Amino acid sequence: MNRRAAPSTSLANSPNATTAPGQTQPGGHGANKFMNELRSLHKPSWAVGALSMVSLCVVLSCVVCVWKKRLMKKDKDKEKDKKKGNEKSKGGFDTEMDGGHDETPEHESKETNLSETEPKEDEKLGSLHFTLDYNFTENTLVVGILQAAGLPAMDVGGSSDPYVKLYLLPDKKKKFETKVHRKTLEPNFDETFTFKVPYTDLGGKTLVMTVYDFDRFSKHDAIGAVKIPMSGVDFSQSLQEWRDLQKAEKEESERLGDICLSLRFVPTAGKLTVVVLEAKNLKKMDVGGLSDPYVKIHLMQNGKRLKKKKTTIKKNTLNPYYNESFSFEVPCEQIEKVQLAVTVLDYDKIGKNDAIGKLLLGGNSSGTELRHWSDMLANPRRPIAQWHSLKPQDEVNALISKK
Ligand SMILES: *[C@@H]1O[C@H](CO)[C@@H](O)[C@H](O)[C@H]1NC(C)=O
Ligand SMILES: *[C@@H]1O[C@H](CO)[C@@H](O)[C@H](O)[C@H]1NC(C)=O
Ligand SMILES: *[C@@H]1O[C@H](CO)[C@@H](O)[C@H](O)[C@H]1NC(C)=O
Ligand SMILES: *[C@@H]1O[C@H](CO)[C@@H](O)[C@H](O)[C@H]1NC(C)=O
Ligand SMILES: [Ca+2]
Repeated sequence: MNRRAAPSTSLANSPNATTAPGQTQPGGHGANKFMNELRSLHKPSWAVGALSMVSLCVVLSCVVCVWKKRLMKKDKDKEKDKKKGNEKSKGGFDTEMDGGHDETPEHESKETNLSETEPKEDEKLGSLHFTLDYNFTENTLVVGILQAAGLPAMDVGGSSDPYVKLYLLPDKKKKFETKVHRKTLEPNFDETFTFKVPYTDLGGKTLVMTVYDFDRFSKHDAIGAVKIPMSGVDFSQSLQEWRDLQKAEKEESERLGDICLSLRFVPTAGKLTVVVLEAKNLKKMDVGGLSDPYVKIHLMQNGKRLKKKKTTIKKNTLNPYYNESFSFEVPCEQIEKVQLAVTVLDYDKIGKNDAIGKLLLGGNSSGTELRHWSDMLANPRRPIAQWHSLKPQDEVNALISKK
């Protein structure tokens, strides 16, 4: 069998294809099973069945798409009225703002074709109120996230759960997040964050503040972002400003990468086996060069780590192939009580190893993780492979600490 066979097994489960809910069920049951299924596709009945399944899924996702769009549009109309209110408050702050920043490079960059290809006028994403200061005694950039207004509704209930994430590019490792504000389109964050950065280095950096909609059971949607090149800011006075959110670029969306795991539980032997097959499209953690990823697996119970295993480190790649197997002793009566925390890290010779992303597998997990775990329990002794999208480590740790 070819070395790349395992990954293709569960292509149907890769995040690119998971928009159709039904699709994820049949795939991901190990390389052998997939090959069998592939062979059996030659049978017309199978082919017809699969085809109609797929087309049903496509139609379904189209319907969902259209429906969501209409929902968003309705909110945007509502928002236009709100906007008028905002304009008033904006006027008030004008007096506090220093005159210089009207000509920040942000405005200059709008002359490029980018703004023509994406008609930003139509898309009202709301605006963000923030402060910027440089503390020359501490050598810190102090960012105050005050509030947002006129945010679009991202959830079915006509609301959003906004929070703001901050980076000082090109450094993506160091990031801050505000608290999540539940069910509001007008959140008051009132939080302050400080980036330690020498003033002489500041000019080359760009502050990015992205507003996200928190979702417990799916990937968080980026609502929009404000980008401020530091070279265009006059730090002789503090700055307080409202800015419209711009569509967040793909590059900033939190794609951390995907990992393919196989799980197998043998109840009689009380053995849980995890095979780390491979990962792909891992997020680049360093500005120059690729990552040196490895995978850490913790067997957990009640938030406590019982056992730890590690794969080898794969050098200089964002698509590592492992095929490394790990076994844990888990008596049958314990399997319902344990969880697996799977973390992909970037090995760093200097400094701390950074987590690229994490997963939690167990009876209390959700989404593909829960399905994978249930599939494993429903098929004792059989290895079940599945692709998963990595999640931010903080998010997964928050889930662990809640239990
Ligand atoms: C993965 O490793 C196992 C043994 O550890 C080996 O039998 C199998 O052929 C490997 N699979 C691939 C696709 O390399
Ligand atoms: C972008 O703008 C430049 C100059 O304004 C023009 O020459 C070029 O054709 C434009 N490209 C596209 C794709 O519109
Ligand atoms: C800089 O930070 C220090 C310590 O937090 C504080 O005492 C000082 O007032 C700050 N300076 C300015 C100009 O904000
Ligand atoms: C799952 O949650 C239930 C109720 O919240 C709890 O009783 C159970 O111990 C949890 N199981 C795990 C594996 O955390
Ligand atoms: Ca939400």
